[in-house]
Amino acid sequence: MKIVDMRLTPIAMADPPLLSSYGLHAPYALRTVVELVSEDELTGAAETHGGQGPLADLARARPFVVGRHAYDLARLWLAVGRERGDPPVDDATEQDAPTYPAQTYTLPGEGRLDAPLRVYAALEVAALDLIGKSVGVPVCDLLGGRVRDEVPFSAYLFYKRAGGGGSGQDAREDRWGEVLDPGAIVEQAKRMIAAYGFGSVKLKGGVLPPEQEIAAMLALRDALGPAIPLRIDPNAAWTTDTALRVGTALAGTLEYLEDPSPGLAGMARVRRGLRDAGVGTPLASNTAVTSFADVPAAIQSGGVQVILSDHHYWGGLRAITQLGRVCETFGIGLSMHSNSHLGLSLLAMVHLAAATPHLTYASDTHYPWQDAADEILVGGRVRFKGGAVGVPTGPGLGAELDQDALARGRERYERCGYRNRDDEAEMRRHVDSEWRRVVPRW
Ligand code: GKR
Ligand code: MG
Repeated sequence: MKIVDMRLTPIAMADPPLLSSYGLHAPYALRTVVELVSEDELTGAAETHGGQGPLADLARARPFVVGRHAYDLARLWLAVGRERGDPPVDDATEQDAPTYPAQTYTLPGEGRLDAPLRVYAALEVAALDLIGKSVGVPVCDLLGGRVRDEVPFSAYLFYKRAGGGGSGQDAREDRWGEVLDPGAIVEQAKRMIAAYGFGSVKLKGGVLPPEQEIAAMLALRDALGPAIPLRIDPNAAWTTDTALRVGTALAGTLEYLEDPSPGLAGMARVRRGLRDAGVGTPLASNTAVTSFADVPAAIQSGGVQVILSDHHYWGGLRAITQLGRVCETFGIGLSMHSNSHLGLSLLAMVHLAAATPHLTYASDTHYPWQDAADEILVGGRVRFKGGAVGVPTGPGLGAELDQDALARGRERYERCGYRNRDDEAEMRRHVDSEWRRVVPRW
């Protein structure tokens, strides 16, 4: 089944002013939609990181894609990898800032090291959607078959400024209001659980001084009770001493502590310190371990007990099913990281999770932060029940692109003026003209 066309559509969607240690979300989040068209006029689609960098990276892969058989994925990877250079090899054991794994500093989708993996990943998802549509089976069956029919996700709480995201004709209703203290975080959690049924909760920390974030987590524990597992992720905003203080204060409250401090060496120090204090909380990461190249050091250092994978930058769906075997072998947990995304990415995660036996925690998703007006799937937003998404049974990813909605997303992209994600610049524009990302800050 030869691929005869590859369409790339840059899109923008409204995004509320969410806060993290990276800074502030802009009013628009950017995505790229990849469509692969086969000689028999079927189309497979994927959603990936947005903006001009990822778009240009994908455009450079066109000669390796058009004319290739959709099943020819191993050689597609070799071609994409060769064109862009070898897959990243991070020196994850170094302690000095300049040699921290790139993802600790760069925003997901913006790092140069994993560009070939990101390009291949998007092409692989679109090719699998195409193959699934051609042979009439869901993508999870192409990955080995489903081990679950529903995929659980976690509520993803954010501190936020007032505002619903978008501007002008794209301005969206501010459904969540300003959220800057423990009471507002609890309120956000309750409303998100009521709307989606989530059975676990993550707070994006690294925004307020640690004592305030400890207070927010304790307030969540009091309000939600012990049956709802909790996590906090300051995106490496804490020194190892601070992380130890927070980890100890939240002993018995967290199912895992995510990226408390920068780099694998920092994570390992936190883990050792917590254990010495009698706290067994596992550490999870999507910044200290971001590729297979990081896995040996992660295991040797003991700094990561849960890998938060992301097919968008680990090199696709099949790579994560393989990562599942690696994690299982070494007794490490596995879950999924997310970034602002629409339904097509969500469905790819759902198929992947369905076909990955060793997925040990509910995955992250930013989906509740996006608005129905920005969805690009026929039928609108993907629905959650009991905090989970049902694994589609239709061919491919189980959805079709709504071409009108896609065109609107492209118009929004042209209009909005944003061409990359720069949360630091946004913070300087709206909050503090001197603001810089400092890692660790506290
Ligand atoms: O959306 O601001 C955000 C998050 O901070 C995101 O960019 C992170 O990559 O969700 C992610 C994480 O878990 O680190
Ligand atoms: Mg994280």
